[in-house]
Amino acid sequence: MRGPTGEEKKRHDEQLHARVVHDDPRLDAAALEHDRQLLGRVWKNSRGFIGWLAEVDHKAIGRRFLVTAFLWFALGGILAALMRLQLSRPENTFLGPDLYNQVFTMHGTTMMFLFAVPVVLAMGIYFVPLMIGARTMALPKLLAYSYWMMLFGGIFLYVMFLGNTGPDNGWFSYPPLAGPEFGYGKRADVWAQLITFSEVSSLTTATCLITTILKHRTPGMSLNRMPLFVWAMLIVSFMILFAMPAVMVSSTCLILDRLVSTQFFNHAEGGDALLWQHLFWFFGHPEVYIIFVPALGMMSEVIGTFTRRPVFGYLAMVLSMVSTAFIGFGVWVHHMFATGLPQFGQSFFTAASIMIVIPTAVQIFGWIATIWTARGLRVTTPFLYMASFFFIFIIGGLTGVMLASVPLDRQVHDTYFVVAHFHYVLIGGSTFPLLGAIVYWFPKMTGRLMSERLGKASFWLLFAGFNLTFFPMHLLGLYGMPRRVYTYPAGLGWFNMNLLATIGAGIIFLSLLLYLINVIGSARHGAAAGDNPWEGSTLEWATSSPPPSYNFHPQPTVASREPLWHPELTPPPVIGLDSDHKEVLVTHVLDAEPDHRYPVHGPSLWPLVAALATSLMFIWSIFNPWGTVWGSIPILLALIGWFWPTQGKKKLERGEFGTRLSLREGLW
Ligand code: HEM
Ligand SMILES: [Cu+2]
Repeated sequence: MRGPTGEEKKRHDEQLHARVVHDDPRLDAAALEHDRQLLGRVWKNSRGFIGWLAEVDHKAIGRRFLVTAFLWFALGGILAALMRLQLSRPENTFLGPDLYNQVFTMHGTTMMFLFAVPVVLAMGIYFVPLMIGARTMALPKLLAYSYWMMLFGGIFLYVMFLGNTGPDNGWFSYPPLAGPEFGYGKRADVWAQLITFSEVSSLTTATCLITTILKHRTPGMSLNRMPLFVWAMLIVSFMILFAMPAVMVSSTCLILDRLVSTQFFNHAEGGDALLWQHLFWFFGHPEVYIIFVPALGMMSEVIGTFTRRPVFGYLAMVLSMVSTAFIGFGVWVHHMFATGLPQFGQSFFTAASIMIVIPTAVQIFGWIATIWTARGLRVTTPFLYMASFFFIFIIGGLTGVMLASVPLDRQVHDTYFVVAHFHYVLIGGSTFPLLGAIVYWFPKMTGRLMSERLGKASFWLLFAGFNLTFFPMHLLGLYGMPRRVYTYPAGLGWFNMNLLATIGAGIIFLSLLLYLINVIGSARHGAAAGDNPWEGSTLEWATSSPPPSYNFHPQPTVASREPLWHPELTPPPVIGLDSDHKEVLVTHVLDAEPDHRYPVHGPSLWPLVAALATSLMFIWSIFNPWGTVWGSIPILLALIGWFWPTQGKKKLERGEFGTRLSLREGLW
């Protein structure tokens, strides 16, 4: 994978240096300023309400994705608070059993499908193009479509919930409970169709990310010079492509069973309820890595910056993320140990589940080595969030290893031990790093720094509140309290721990409120950040904060992994891209050598129209099978509009290139 690194690459870069004329007239201050003005006009964000609807800029979409995902997080959090209130004392009647079922299902579904995955994708959408020195994201219209699908899916779920049709079979919706026999009304269908919404959204974003990372990296950024966060997003995007279809297919089969009496999951008619569990968890386990791997990338970026040294063992870090992704597809049966599978299968999946500790340990030791050899460690708020990973995620990881052993799993299956375990891994392994990463990148997004004092206060509150909420759940599980029960009798010894957990949830609420106040206050009055407030090493810090709509001009190129720490190695920037229309540079997959220029389209209303048409079809088809047929017609029309050839735009073909500029010499 290292390709022609080392000496060879250095020589190659030096040759390029040698050939390039630094004093190209296109690089003097006046010419650059003139170009920037042109670019500002060509790439400007559209104005007005219609303009807002038609926006395709990756930074605008990334911000929207982020804000919307946090909106769902707030709703999911309110539901969690309701559950904690209900469970704070025995025989409470605040939420009845039916509502409680809906609330925990909505909570889990919201957090997994509408918050945890969209929010990491949002970070990728905003930062990947900046980190690889690109003017924009590939396939911008598809990206906008992805956002609308996520938004409409969430609205659909919550409207149904408010109409007392919220799903109530848990976030994994097992048949036969969710099947036609026991799943009354439209509840299970609402869940199943939300899955389709959110997976369409994730799949399209993953496509955009993969294309961007493989084809838009700035010259010089060979695969082995990519920032670790970009690696993480590339790996996660491939995981999404392989994992999500399994759950889309199975949730569609569930709808078919319920709507037109197919028998996919009905044992009596030759189907198999366990088929659901296999398909769901073939997606479901990779899903937690889809949530977790981007956090690994964020950890590496933040730790590298605040220790002022490159993260230890780049190659090992990349390979361990890749192997986490691979092994993550081979462990799904550990969610099914209680179904009575053959012993050999159980042993195999125990071994595989324990094996996945190895790549994670490689990561953790890599970071420890980085911190150990820091060149001036700075304990800032983002660093604290990352450091807490070592405590929280490792506890979650250790209970995970415990759960991988079948005898223990049988004991605590479906108890609060499991609830404690997965909140430690999910919140410790993704939400903490995410909150830290937002503090870290906030100055880039807004031009202002967040308050360190408020930041540290809300961090410590969250840390305390989190442990107070979830640590007692381990004990509750060991004492035998099952998950998904709306109440419990007095006298079982469960009251104290439950009360503690509820108090902890109150503290979490306060800490998040403080975080929000910090975000809003700092966005208005925070200290001005400058381009690179933390002295980071990667390209997103090379442009202004917030970045202009075209990201960079001139587009920087790189000759090392930490371009901003090695100014002496900085090769000359890209020149030769047109400034009078939207255009990006496409480069080669492995070594990012310049290949050709490509026109970019948008803004456009078609993504919105297509998303509305798709939503109509999705919702219609859970009520009437013909909805699939008639509902496809508006989608077809929207796609015709989307792909209608546009006239008057310059189309640059590869063949034209030589005449316009000489690729090798002109671009560098
Ligand atoms: C913010 C603080 C949070 C609190 C206080 C909280 C609380 C809870 C509680 C009490 C349950 C168990 C309900 C039951 O079994 O009766 C639960 C379930 C769950 N939570 Fe959370 N949670 C929080 C955040 C999160 C986050 C951030 C995620 C995901 C990223 C998450 C994912 C889940 C899932 C998947 C379930 C399982 C739902 C099911 O059983 O179907 N939670 N949560
Ligand atoms: Cu798993």
